[in-house]
Formats: sequence, C-alpha cells, structure tokens
Amino acid sequence: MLTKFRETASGSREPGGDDRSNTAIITRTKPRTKRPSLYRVLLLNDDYTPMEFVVLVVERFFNKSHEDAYRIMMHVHQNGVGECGVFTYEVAETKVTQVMDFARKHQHPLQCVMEKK
Ligand code: TYC
Repeated sequence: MLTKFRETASGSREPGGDDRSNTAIITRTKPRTKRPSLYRVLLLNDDYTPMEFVVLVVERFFNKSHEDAYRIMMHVHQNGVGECGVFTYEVAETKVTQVMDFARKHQHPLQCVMEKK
C-alpha cells in the first residue's frame, strides 16, 4: 500500500499530505558566493603598428589616461607583451574583439589576446 507524506516546516515527513501539499521551502543559511575567474588582456608588440595608434587603442578601449597609455605602449614595445587590464571572461573577450576589429579596420597588424590569471 502506498502512503502519502507531507513535508513539515522542520523538514520531517508525516503521513496525510496530498499532492497539493507536498511543498517545502528550502532556505540556505550559509551564504555561498563564487568569485568569477579573471583574465588579463594583453597587447603584443609588432614592427609595423604606429606607436600613436597603440596609445589611442589603450586610451579608447581600456579607459587609460594619455600618460598611462603611453607607458603601457612603451612597455609592450620594449618587452614584447604588456597588460592593459584585468576583467571577467565576457568583458575581456569584448575588449579583445573591439581592439582586433579596430586594428583590422585601420590595416594594422596589432594583436590583442586574453590570458587566465
Ligand atoms: N613596435 C611598434 C613600433 O615601433 C610600436 C608598438 C607598440 C606596436 C606596442 C605594437 O602593441 C604594440 N612602431
């Protein structure tokens, strides 16, 4: 024989419930938060993209001052690679796409990539 149970407020089960009363509210007492993974967006050096174009890219897409953008551009020029910012996955992906589209539109070989931290 089948017995129907209903869930009580304390979570125990007792006979007598029908299908309409088989409900319970599950509440989490300990808050669980997951921090999102972060990604560096990097510019790569090349021999052809004009320095001023790279400065413009860093100002426009990474919201840097002219001074910070110039410093980042020179770091990439001298070291081969440099960080423009750190973002969540989707934001980083958007920055890479924006920079690559802008460089292609102006026919510069500038490369922009993302890397998990
Ligand atoms: N090396 C380039 C030049 O001498 C300048 C440059 C800097 C290019 C940074 C790309 O990500 C770059 N014109």
